[in-house]
Amino acid sequence: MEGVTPEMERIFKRFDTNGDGKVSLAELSEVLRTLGSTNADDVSHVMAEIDTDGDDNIDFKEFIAFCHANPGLVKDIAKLF
Ligand SMILES: [Ca+2]
Ligand SMILES: [Ca+2]
Repeated sequence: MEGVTPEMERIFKRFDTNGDGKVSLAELSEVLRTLGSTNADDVSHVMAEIDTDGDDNIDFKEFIAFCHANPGLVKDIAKLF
């Protein structure tokens, strides 16, 4: 896929803990907990922002689109993982 860095792949794999190629709400909330956010509102807010087709799962395409829209954030996350 175009514009995908190894870093993005690495982060996505860390998010997708059960390896099914999608990040579920539970997996996302686990990641946000690691990043220091325990607020359930934050989780659904972040999910709504990244999950553009609204199926409550972040697939790789949605994740990459989010990375491209938020390059600074990706760098910060890459430092933590
Ligand atoms: Ca998953
Ligand atoms: Ca989705």
